[in-house]
Amino acid sequence: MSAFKPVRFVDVHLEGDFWRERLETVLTRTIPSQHIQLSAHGILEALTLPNPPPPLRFPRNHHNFTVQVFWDSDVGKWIEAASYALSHRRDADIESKIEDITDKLERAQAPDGYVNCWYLQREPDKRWTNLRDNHELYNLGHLLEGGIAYFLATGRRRLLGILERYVEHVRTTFGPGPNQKRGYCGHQEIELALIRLYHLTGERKHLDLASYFINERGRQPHYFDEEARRRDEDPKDFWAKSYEYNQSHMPVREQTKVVGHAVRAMYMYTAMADLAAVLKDDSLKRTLEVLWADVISSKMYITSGLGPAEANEGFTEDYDLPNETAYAETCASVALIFWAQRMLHLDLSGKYADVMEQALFNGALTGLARDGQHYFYSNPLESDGRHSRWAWHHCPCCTMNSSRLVASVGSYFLSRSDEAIAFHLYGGISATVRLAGGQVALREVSAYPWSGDIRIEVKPETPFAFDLKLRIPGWTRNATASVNGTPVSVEQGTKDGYLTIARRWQAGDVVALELPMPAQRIYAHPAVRMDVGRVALKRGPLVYCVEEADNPGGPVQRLKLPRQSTVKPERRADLFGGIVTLTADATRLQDNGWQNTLYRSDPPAETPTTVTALPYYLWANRGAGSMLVWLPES
Ligand code: FUB
Ligand code: ZN
Repeated sequence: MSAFKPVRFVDVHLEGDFWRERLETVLTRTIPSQHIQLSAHGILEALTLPNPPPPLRFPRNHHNFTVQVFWDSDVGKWIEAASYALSHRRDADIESKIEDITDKLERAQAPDGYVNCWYLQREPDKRWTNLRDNHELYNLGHLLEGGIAYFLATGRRRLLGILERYVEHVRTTFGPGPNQKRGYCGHQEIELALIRLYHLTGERKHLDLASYFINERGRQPHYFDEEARRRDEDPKDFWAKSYEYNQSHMPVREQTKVVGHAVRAMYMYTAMADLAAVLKDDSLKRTLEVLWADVISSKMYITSGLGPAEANEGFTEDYDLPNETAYAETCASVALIFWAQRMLHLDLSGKYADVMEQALFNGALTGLARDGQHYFYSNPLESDGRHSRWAWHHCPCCTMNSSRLVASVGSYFLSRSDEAIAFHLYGGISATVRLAGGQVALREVSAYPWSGDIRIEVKPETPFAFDLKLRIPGWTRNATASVNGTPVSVEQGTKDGYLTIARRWQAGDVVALELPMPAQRIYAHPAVRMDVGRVALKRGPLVYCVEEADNPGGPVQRLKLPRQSTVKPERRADLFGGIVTLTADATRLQDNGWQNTLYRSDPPAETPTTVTALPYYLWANRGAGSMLVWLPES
């Protein structure tokens, strides 16, 4: 296993144009507007516990479920996002809002430490009776991640203290002991949050509790069966019909297929990878490698979207990747980034970093509009123009997953071991990294993802030897590198997607890295029936799509891209503050002469046209219109 660890978000600063623009939008628009939305939708109000409580905003559905049970998690995720924002720029107003939430949670907390506003307010006698559906531990997980981020960003510990008391309550409630419940949450999340708490405090008990939750999952007798019977329900009446839905269909180490709800799966694998790294647990690591291969080889969209189906918000069969109806929840791609980063800490391999980057630029970033105040929940790869971004959602999970990701994106750029620094992503950062030999200041300057020309200034406190490992993405060919102008052989120095430059570094050293970024045509496995005869366009880490806004004249579904057409990158200062589009000679099917005709023996006429593609993450920012990722190829 590799000895790499993350670099904390507080130690990385974003300087490049691409991420600065997203960050500023999140800081100035997304986070404040999310607070307004949380308030407008009663989610903040629900933290105070009036008796009697107000009527439900979202009545229970036919499974007796309402999204209100996980409102605490939305608050936790907002605190987390806002705290990452505070690490970039302190903001008294945001801090007072978090303090206000802290006051409410403090008042709500029961004497034994329990704090779940849904149960305390509405069903105080029913706590811990439906772990399968009601997200109690999931809520704690998100609040805990928020409390940790707030403490790291500001040094304020009151919120974290409340949550630590709650964690103590959970520790006494759950476990293998005679008077404990042998349960675990139907929606994984608490596990990875507890491991964060372990890393923050160094207290082994948090790691042990996370291990317990992971190891207990899927054991027989099945906790969710027993729990259902205690509620006088037949376990067979579980609406999802199978515990594959929440990945508790078998013990985690026996799982070989990625199944069920996509976000649950990704959060669980993230925690498993964290545990594997800390505990040096090879069996968990091997399980994860099998699951990784399964999802990457047959279940992931080219955009890194996960989970084609709305019914289970998750996975179906291998190669089932419909485009127009793709669910591909934003949260699932965000969570894939978490998992990929953790896999990098088990093995520093470009195969994980390539997916992490792909998910970041395509699956996750698409979820947040340019204005920072509109969102996508599902992320289709084709639209007839009916898909549009929404300002809020009755289930707002994706909104705060987008903001917490962008506000903490710096923490995905680098990892460190005692003797090495690894760059996974590029895009303009400065960072301070501590190694065994001393502290190193780094500055990476680039116009990534538009250009692969990268310059890295390396400035150790005093000269010392360490390895600088630079990711050479799987999508590039013929990359070149130099140190202080002297070429370094990328071919000889690269293993598993990382170029190692080992030397005694001193202040003033400069690495130049050039990653050629030609436009690429990408094809899907023939078993993906929806993409047969079609081609997608990529450049660097970005997947492209064609949108009606750039290709007027009717639905983009009528465009065909000849195989021989050269696809050319074009800098467009006039679009979205400056981007690179892809253009190519193409044809467009015409409907002249088809009036009142549905079928005929002559194909429609085709006229020459130029097709313009723009990065997929930018689609649906200019009003309604059709969109297509996989173009018919002629
Ligand atoms: O259940 C909590 C969150 O809401 C899930 O992660 C999302 O898929 C959405 O269902
Ligand atoms: Zn979501």
